[in-house]
Amino acid sequence: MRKKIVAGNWKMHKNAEQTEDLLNELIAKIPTDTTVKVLVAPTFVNLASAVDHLEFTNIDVAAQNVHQAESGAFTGEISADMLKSVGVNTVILGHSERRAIFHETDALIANKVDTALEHDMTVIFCFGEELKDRQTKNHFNIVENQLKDGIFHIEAKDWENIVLAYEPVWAIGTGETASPEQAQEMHEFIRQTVRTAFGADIADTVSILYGGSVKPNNAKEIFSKPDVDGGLIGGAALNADDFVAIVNAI
Ligand code: G2H
Repeated sequence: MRKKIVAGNWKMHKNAEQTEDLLNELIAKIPTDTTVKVLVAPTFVNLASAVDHLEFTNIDVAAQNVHQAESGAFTGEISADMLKSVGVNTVILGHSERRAIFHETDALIANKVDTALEHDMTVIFCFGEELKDRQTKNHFNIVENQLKDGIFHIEAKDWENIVLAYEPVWAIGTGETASPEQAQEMHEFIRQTVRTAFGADIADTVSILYGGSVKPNNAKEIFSKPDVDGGLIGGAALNADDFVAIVNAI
Protein backbone atom coordinates (compact mmCIF):
# COMPACT_ATOMS: atom_id res chain seq x y z
CA MET A 1 0.00 0.00 0.00
CA ARG A 2 1.34 3.39 -0.96
CA LYS A 3 1.21 6.24 1.51
CA LYS A 4 -1.46 8.86 0.76
CA ILE A 5 -0.02 12.31 1.36
CA VAL A 6 -1.33 15.87 1.29
CA ALA A 7 1.28 18.58 1.81
CA GLY A 8 0.59 22.29 2.06
CA ASN A 9 3.26 24.51 0.53
CA TRP A 10 2.66 27.87 2.13
CA LYS A 11 5.31 29.60 0.00
CA MET A 12 6.03 33.17 1.22
CA HIS A 13 2.75 33.57 3.08
CA LYS A 14 1.72 33.86 6.75
CA ASN A 15 3.60 35.74 9.46
CA ALA A 16 4.11 34.26 12.94
CA GLU A 17 0.64 35.06 14.23
CA GLN A 18 -1.09 33.94 11.03
CA THR A 19 0.93 30.73 11.07
CA GLU A 20 -0.24 29.95 14.59
CA ASP A 21 -3.85 30.75 13.69
CA LEU A 22 -3.83 28.50 10.64
CA LEU A 23 -2.16 25.67 12.55
CA ASN A 24 -4.76 25.93 15.31
CA GLU A 25 -7.53 25.67 12.74
CA LEU A 26 -5.89 22.67 11.08
CA ILE A 27 -5.42 20.92 14.42
CA ALA A 28 -9.09 21.43 15.19
CA LYS A 29 -10.37 20.39 11.76
CA ILE A 30 -8.17 17.57 10.48
CA PRO A 31 -9.66 14.28 11.66
CA THR A 32 -7.39 12.71 14.26
CA ASP A 33 -7.96 9.29 12.73
CA THR A 34 -7.11 10.26 9.15
CA THR A 35 -4.98 7.73 7.32
CA VAL A 36 -3.59 10.51 5.14
CA LYS A 37 -0.12 11.80 5.97
CA VAL A 38 -0.56 15.57 6.31
CA LEU A 39 2.33 18.03 6.10
CA VAL A 40 2.57 21.79 6.17
CA ALA A 41 5.50 23.85 4.93
CA PRO A 42 5.50 27.32 6.52
CA THR A 43 8.32 29.79 5.93
CA PHE A 44 11.72 29.18 7.53
CA VAL A 45 11.22 31.66 10.37
CA ASN A 46 8.08 29.88 11.52
CA LEU A 47 9.31 26.29 11.27
CA ALA A 48 10.52 25.88 14.84
CA SER A 49 7.32 27.25 16.36
CA ALA A 50 5.25 25.12 13.96
CA VAL A 51 7.10 21.98 15.08
CA ASP A 52 6.42 22.86 18.72
CA HIS A 53 2.81 23.65 18.03
CA LEU A 54 2.18 20.40 16.17
CA GLU A 55 4.11 18.16 18.58
CA PHE A 56 1.17 16.05 19.75
CA THR A 57 -0.75 16.08 16.47
CA ASN A 58 -0.77 13.97 13.30
CA ILE A 59 0.48 16.91 11.19
CA ASP A 60 4.15 17.05 10.16
CA VAL A 61 6.27 20.02 9.17
CA ALA A 62 8.35 20.40 6.01
CA ALA A 63 10.78 23.08 4.88
CA GLN A 64 10.46 24.67 1.45
CA ASN A 65 14.18 24.54 0.65
CA VAL A 66 17.61 23.69 2.03
CA HIS A 67 21.15 24.67 1.10
CA GLN A 68 23.37 21.95 -0.26
CA ALA A 69 26.42 22.73 1.89
CA GLU A 70 26.88 21.64 5.48
CA SER A 71 27.68 25.16 6.69
CA GLY A 72 29.76 28.14 5.65
CA ALA A 73 29.71 31.66 4.31
CA PHE A 74 26.37 31.50 2.53
CA THR A 75 24.55 34.59 3.68
CA GLY A 76 20.83 34.07 3.94
CA GLU A 77 20.87 30.30 3.58
CA ILE A 78 19.69 27.45 5.83
CA SER A 79 21.41 24.08 6.27
CA ALA A 80 19.95 20.61 6.69
CA ASP A 81 21.51 20.36 10.14
CA MET A 82 19.69 23.56 11.18
CA LEU A 83 16.38 22.16 9.97
CA LYS A 84 16.93 18.88 11.76
CA SER A 85 17.94 20.68 14.93
CA VAL A 86 14.48 22.27 15.18
CA GLY A 87 12.71 19.01 14.37
CA VAL A 88 12.09 19.41 10.64
CA ASN A 89 12.59 16.08 8.88
CA THR A 90 11.13 16.78 5.44
CA VAL A 91 12.10 19.21 2.72
CA ILE A 92 10.51 20.25 -0.58
CA LEU A 93 13.14 20.41 -3.33
CA GLY A 94 13.04 21.32 -7.00
CA HIS A 95 9.88 23.37 -6.86
CA SER A 96 9.31 25.16 -10.16
CA GLU A 97 9.50 28.53 -8.42
CA ARG A 98 12.97 27.61 -7.12
CA ARG A 99 13.93 26.47 -10.62
CA ALA A 100 12.52 29.48 -12.48
CA ILE A 101 12.99 32.40 -10.08
CA PHE A 102 16.08 31.26 -8.20
CA HIS A 103 17.73 29.53 -11.16
CA GLU A 104 18.06 26.13 -9.52
CA THR A 105 19.33 23.61 -12.05
CA ASP A 106 18.83 19.85 -12.04
CA ALA A 107 22.46 19.48 -10.94
CA LEU A 108 22.02 21.82 -7.98
CA ILE A 109 18.78 20.11 -6.98
CA ALA A 110 20.54 16.72 -7.18
CA ASN A 111 23.14 18.11 -4.81
CA LYS A 112 20.48 19.28 -2.39
CA VAL A 113 18.80 15.87 -2.56
CA ASP A 114 22.10 14.26 -1.51
CA THR A 115 22.52 16.64 1.40
CA ALA A 116 18.97 16.07 2.61
CA LEU A 117 19.32 12.29 2.37
CA GLU A 118 22.65 12.38 4.21
CA HIS A 119 20.75 14.04 7.03
CA ASP A 120 18.02 11.36 6.98
CA MET A 121 15.46 13.81 5.71
CA THR A 122 12.50 12.92 3.52
CA VAL A 123 12.57 14.76 0.20
CA ILE A 124 9.46 15.88 -1.66
CA PHE A 125 11.02 16.12 -5.11
CA CYS A 126 9.14 18.45 -7.47
CA PHE A 127 9.34 18.50 -11.23
CA GLY A 128 7.09 19.15 -14.21
CA GLU A 129 7.01 20.54 -17.71
CA GLU A 130 6.29 24.06 -18.89
CA LEU A 131 3.43 24.95 -21.21
CA LYS A 132 5.68 25.14 -24.26
CA ASP A 133 6.89 21.59 -23.58
CA ARG A 134 3.36 20.26 -23.57
CA GLN A 135 2.44 22.26 -26.65
CA THR A 136 5.39 20.75 -28.52
CA LYS A 137 4.57 17.30 -27.13
CA ASN A 138 7.90 17.22 -25.36
CA HIS A 139 6.45 16.87 -21.85
CA PHE A 140 7.32 13.22 -21.31
CA ASN A 141 10.94 13.85 -22.33
CA ILE A 142 11.26 16.85 -20.05
CA VAL A 143 9.85 14.97 -17.06
CA GLU A 144 12.04 11.95 -17.72
CA ASN A 145 15.13 14.15 -17.90
CA GLN A 146 14.23 15.99 -14.70
CA LEU A 147 13.94 12.65 -12.93
CA LYS A 148 17.17 11.30 -14.40
CA ASP A 149 19.17 14.45 -13.73
CA GLY A 150 17.69 15.36 -10.36
CA ILE A 151 17.00 12.15 -8.48
CA PHE A 152 17.90 8.94 -10.30
CA HIS A 153 21.47 9.09 -9.01
CA ILE A 154 20.32 8.03 -5.54
CA GLU A 155 20.71 4.49 -4.24
CA ALA A 156 17.79 2.06 -4.16
CA LYS A 157 17.71 2.17 -0.34
CA ASP A 158 17.12 5.93 -0.40
CA TRP A 159 13.78 5.68 -2.17
CA GLU A 160 11.97 5.10 1.11
CA ASN A 161 12.78 8.75 1.88
CA ILE A 162 11.55 10.11 -1.45
CA VAL A 163 8.14 11.43 -2.39
CA LEU A 164 7.70 12.56 -6.00
CA ALA A 165 5.54 15.59 -6.80
CA TYR A 166 4.55 16.14 -10.41
CA GLU A 167 3.68 19.80 -10.88
CA PRO A 168 3.07 20.95 -14.44
CA VAL A 169 4.35 24.54 -14.42
CA TRP A 170 1.42 25.77 -16.49
CA ALA A 171 -0.94 24.68 -13.72
CA ILE A 172 0.86 26.29 -10.78
CA GLY A 173 -1.00 29.17 -9.18
CA THR A 174 -2.79 29.79 -12.47
CA GLY A 175 -6.16 28.31 -11.67
CA GLU A 176 -5.50 25.99 -14.60
CA THR A 177 -5.38 22.33 -13.55
CA ALA A 178 -4.24 19.29 -15.43
CA SER A 179 -7.30 17.18 -16.11
CA PRO A 180 -7.48 14.02 -13.99
CA GLU A 181 -6.70 12.10 -17.19
CA GLN A 182 -3.62 14.22 -17.95
CA ALA A 183 -2.43 13.77 -14.37
CA GLN A 184 -2.97 10.01 -14.47
CA GLU A 185 -1.26 9.70 -17.85
CA MET A 186 1.84 11.48 -16.54
CA HIS A 187 1.84 9.74 -13.15
CA GLU A 188 1.67 6.37 -14.88
CA PHE A 189 4.59 7.41 -17.07
CA ILE A 190 6.58 8.55 -14.02
CA ARG A 191 5.94 5.28 -12.20
CA GLN A 192 6.96 3.33 -15.29
CA THR A 193 10.14 5.39 -15.60
CA VAL A 194 10.98 4.62 -11.96
CA ARG A 195 10.16 0.94 -12.59
CA THR A 196 12.54 0.76 -15.54
CA ALA A 197 15.37 2.34 -13.58
CA PHE A 198 14.86 0.87 -10.09
CA GLY A 199 12.43 -2.05 -10.36
CA ALA A 200 8.84 -2.78 -9.46
CA ASP A 201 9.21 -2.76 -5.66
CA ILE A 202 10.30 0.86 -5.61
CA ALA A 203 7.97 1.98 -8.39
CA ASP A 204 4.97 0.44 -6.68
CA THR A 205 5.73 1.93 -3.27
CA VAL A 206 6.85 5.47 -4.08
CA SER A 207 4.10 8.04 -3.55
CA ILE A 208 3.56 10.39 -6.48
CA LEU A 209 1.73 13.60 -5.63
CA TYR A 210 0.03 15.95 -8.05
CA GLY A 211 0.47 19.71 -7.64
CA GLY A 212 -0.96 22.64 -9.53
CA SER A 213 -4.14 24.49 -8.57
CA VAL A 214 -5.63 21.62 -6.59
CA LYS A 215 -8.79 22.93 -4.95
CA PRO A 216 -11.63 21.36 -2.94
CA ASN A 217 -13.74 21.15 -6.10
CA ASN A 218 -11.23 19.20 -8.20
CA ALA A 219 -9.27 17.22 -5.59
CA LYS A 220 -11.53 14.18 -5.41
CA GLU A 221 -11.44 13.49 -9.13
CA ILE A 222 -7.68 13.93 -9.35
CA PHE A 223 -7.06 11.78 -6.25
CA SER A 224 -9.33 9.05 -7.62
CA LYS A 225 -6.78 8.22 -10.31
CA PRO A 226 -4.81 5.05 -9.55
CA ASP A 227 -1.32 6.55 -9.81
CA VAL A 228 -2.09 9.77 -7.94
CA ASP A 229 -1.21 9.30 -4.28
CA GLY A 230 -2.09 12.74 -3.01
CA GLY A 231 -1.28 16.38 -3.60
CA LEU A 232 1.12 19.23 -3.03
CA ILE A 233 -1.17 22.17 -2.39
CA GLY A 234 -0.27 25.85 -2.69
CA GLY A 235 -2.98 28.50 -2.69
CA ALA A 236 -5.66 26.25 -1.22
CA ALA A 237 -3.37 25.32 1.69
CA LEU A 238 -3.63 28.86 3.03
CA ASN A 239 -7.25 28.41 4.01
CA ALA A 240 -7.98 25.77 6.66
CA ASP A 241 -11.38 24.75 5.32
CA ASP A 242 -10.08 24.34 1.77
CA PHE A 243 -7.03 22.39 2.89
CA VAL A 244 -9.03 20.11 5.17
CA ALA A 245 -11.55 19.49 2.37
CA ILE A 246 -8.64 18.44 0.15
CA VAL A 247 -7.27 16.13 2.86
CA ASN A 248 -10.73 14.60 3.19
CA ALA A 249 -11.02 14.19 -0.58
CA ILE A 250 -8.56 11.29 -0.64
C1 G2H B 1 2.20 24.32 -6.99
C2 G2H B 1 1.24 24.34 -5.89
C3 G2H B 1 1.96 24.00 -4.61
P1 G2H B 1 -0.81 25.96 -6.31
O1 G2H B 1 3.24 25.27 -6.74
O2 G2H B 1 3.27 23.57 -4.74
O3 G2H B 1 0.69 25.64 -5.81
O4 G2H B 1 -1.68 24.90 -5.67
O5 G2H B 1 -1.12 27.33 -5.81
O6 G2H B 1 -0.84 25.87 -7.80
